[in-house]
Amino acid sequence: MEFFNPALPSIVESLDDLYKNFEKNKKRYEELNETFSKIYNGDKPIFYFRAPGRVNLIGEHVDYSGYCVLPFALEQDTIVAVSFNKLNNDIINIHNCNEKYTPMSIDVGSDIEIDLKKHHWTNYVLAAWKGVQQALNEGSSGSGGGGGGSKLKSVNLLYSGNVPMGAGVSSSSALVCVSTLAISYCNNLILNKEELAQLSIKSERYVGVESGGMDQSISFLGEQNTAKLIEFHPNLKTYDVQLPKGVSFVICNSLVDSLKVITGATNYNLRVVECRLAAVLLAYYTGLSWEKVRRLRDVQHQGNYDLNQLIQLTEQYLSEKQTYTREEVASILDISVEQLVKTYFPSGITVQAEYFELYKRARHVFTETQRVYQFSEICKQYQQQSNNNNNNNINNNNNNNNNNNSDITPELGKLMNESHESCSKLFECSCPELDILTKICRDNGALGSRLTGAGWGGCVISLVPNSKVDSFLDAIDTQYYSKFVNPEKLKNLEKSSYSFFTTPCKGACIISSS
Ligand code: NG1
Ligand code: MG
Repeated sequence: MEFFNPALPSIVESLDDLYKNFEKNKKRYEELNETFSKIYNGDKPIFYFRAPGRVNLIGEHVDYSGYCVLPFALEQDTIVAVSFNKLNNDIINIHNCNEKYTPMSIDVGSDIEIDLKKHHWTNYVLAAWKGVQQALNEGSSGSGGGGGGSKLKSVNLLYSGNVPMGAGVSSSSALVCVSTLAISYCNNLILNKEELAQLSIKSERYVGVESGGMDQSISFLGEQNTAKLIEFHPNLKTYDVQLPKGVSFVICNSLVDSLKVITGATNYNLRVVECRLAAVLLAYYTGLSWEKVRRLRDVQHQGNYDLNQLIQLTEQYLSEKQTYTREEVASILDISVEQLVKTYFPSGITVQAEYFELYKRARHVFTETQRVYQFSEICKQYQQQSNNNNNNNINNNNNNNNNNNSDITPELGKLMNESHESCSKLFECSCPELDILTKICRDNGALGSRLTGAGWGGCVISLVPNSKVDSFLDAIDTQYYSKFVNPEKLKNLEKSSYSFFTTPCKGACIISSS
């Protein structure tokens, strides 16, 4: 076994401490072990790493505008088993237990090029590889170390993932995060969780999606039994948000594939540009130095506005026109269209749109951010009230635990419904199936139901009283899945993979051989 610097203790977990569903997950590791030896001629993995997917409670399409989100980590994760490639120190071998994801062996001797046109699952692994390579180069040049950065050690990798793909629960980020963790650790680049998250956020952009930072942050910083309010500025910071008791968070996958990377140019990356242009115009109209503005949060920061003022300014300056062409934005700013595209459109990606909806997108971002703070504040007050009640009960030990906690779940549900409405009508990142599915959820016991993740398909998250979860799941089955989803597709899917309830789980870690 190669000598390794001891990993930071906070990022090492034993199998049994990690999973609530221990048996099922233990089997995955055993399968990984066997398959690894088959693929790599009897070689044994020397390390296992894992990174979870996530679900976002509220705060959709606001992270890349610089605003806070409220996700938690799922139990579903992507595991990678690793050994050093002793046969050839320029080749990395990347395999997946799921044959659908074909293997690749890549020469990493020379610089890695990620072909954005060819959408292959190993692009995410290469993105992580590039990110670690760069971090090591900067590190070595930074610390006055060797010249052009050290070469990474070549490895044999075998992946096993059970995070639903293209479902808005961040399967892509789980893959990038677990690869970043594995490759950095195998090259003695020992980073803490925040650094790993920052590195993964940067790396995932090599795949061609101008993503925010939510998925990678919660994948590393997630903890059991608590949701995390994540702020990105001035730096990455998380705050625990205790969720109310007596309710479950149920995830239902619409099973409309939303492979954002493939449709990214028309969907996700377009929204990134629209939010950026809205920010620049708001800054311009309010006399700020708009040249320095890239995010809607920059306008708030520079102008020292609160969210209500920003909503008013959006009404005042953007609602009249609503949609803008490149030419119109360029002429308002008095710059050329080429200059506009070069400055505000992500390099290397074509954004196929003639009209940009600026008013609706900005209005969604500001109101959604208000809902994130409201949701967290309600949970926080509920938590304080519960603590006070417990203390009172203990102090004057009156047994009638007059649980005078006003039940907050209807308010939380209302915020979730408003969020979905805004995602659907203002941000237009929903789709007919998601609108139907959330309605069926509300009609069958959910206090709140909204799309989660990028949208355009993928999952819905619903807030359901524990007493109603079983009848709720049955109703979704009969009223949604059996009516709107091709039985062929359902046939080879385990129900618990597309419709399940969940609670916050731990973040990414190195599995210590327990
Ligand atoms: P999904 O598509 O669920 O992985 C994406 C972005 C997030 C965030 C959400 C929308 C990536 C890697 N993730 O999540 O940063 O913007 O959409 O809130 O693109
Ligand atoms: Mg993703």
